[in-house]
Amino acid sequence: VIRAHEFIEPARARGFDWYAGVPCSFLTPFINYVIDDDRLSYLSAANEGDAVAAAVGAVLGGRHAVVMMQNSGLGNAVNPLTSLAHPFRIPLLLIVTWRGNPDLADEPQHALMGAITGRLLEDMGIPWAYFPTDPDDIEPLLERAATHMRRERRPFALLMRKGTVAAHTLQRRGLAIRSRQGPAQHRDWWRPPGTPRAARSEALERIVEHTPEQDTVVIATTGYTGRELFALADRPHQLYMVGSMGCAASIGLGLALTRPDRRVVVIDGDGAALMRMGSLATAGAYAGPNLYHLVLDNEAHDSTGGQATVSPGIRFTGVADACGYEVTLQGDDPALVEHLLGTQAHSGPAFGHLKIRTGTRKDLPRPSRTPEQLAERLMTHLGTQ
Ligand SMILES: Cc1ncc(C[n+]2csc(CCOP(=O)(O)OP(=O)(O)O)c2C)c(N)n1
Repeated sequence: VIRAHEFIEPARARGFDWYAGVPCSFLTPFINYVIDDDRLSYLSAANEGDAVAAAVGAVLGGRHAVVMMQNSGLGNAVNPLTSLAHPFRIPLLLIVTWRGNPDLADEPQHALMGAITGRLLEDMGIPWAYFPTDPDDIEPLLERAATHMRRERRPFALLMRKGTVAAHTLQRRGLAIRSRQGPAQHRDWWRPPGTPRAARSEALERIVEHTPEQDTVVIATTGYTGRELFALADRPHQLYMVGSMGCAASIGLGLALTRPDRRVVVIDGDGAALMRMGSLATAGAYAGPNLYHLVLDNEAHDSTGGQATVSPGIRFTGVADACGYEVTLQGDDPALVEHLLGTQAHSGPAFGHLKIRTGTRKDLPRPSRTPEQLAERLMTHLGTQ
């Protein structure tokens, strides 16, 4: 058994001071220590995949990030681990608990995941070791993890067994989040009924015009949106997600929190925003005024053939308001984009919901750089490489 600080302090000495995750009872003493320590950042994510995506944003922003989760949450995290951290080559230190260890009696819901956890990590190309139980093993293990992360620029996992860390009672109950008084400032941007909806490209052109290189970063969601943005203007402060559908807001949140000197503009889709709607709660609670979240809503999964989504019935601004965003705008007038990006919020993030039409240009290209090159270019631009 070790005490939490015996791991956390040497990890901090190596720069690991940004934590995100979802608790597990095996992790309780460790997570409690992280939450209580004012010099560590802890992001309480809605699910483990969002925690991974936010940590990726924090790494892009120049921090060393740790993601903590139960192994059942590894299932929630598989998508951003395989399609975000892996292709973009983002090093993360994962602490994954081992429920369902076949050597212990545990609950039936953990049995299968417990039996496959090590293999699942290996299959995802993530090397792992047991979380140390002897203080003498901590430094060599951190060295091994850090060396892998530095050389391969990919995640490394520590598998935590039951009873590894001595008890630490939580002192501070609350999180370092905002609580907004009253409703969001809301404004509608509807054009006269019957006006044809704008194309995605028109919204993107306006975004490009209002996101100068020196003080903004643009994160574009999976599918046509990233490809169209690339085709329109390929700039070093833009990131085109290729996988990790639904993770744009979480990546943007991690980046906005770690780089308050930049305005982070997240361009989302209706399908993607619906896929990980819990991330609005996390962004609304944690983000400052430098996060701008725009959903381009064509009421369809346009990139995969135009299948309808349920978005015609969803008032995204109502969700964003309820989640704590400070400003919400909705409508079909693309002027909404300028107003969103011109918002001077005081404390919290701004949200825009713009109705657009489906369709894209013919021969839409794909980004000519690999995800790895795109992440590297962005980090060089931000001075975090
Ligand atoms: C987890 C996951 N599920 C499905 C897909 C396939 N996929 C790629 S883009 C896309 C549609 C995205 O829809 P939306 O966010 O509304 O954006 P649009 O295509 O309309 O621009 C889907 C389903 C994926 N990449 N990842």
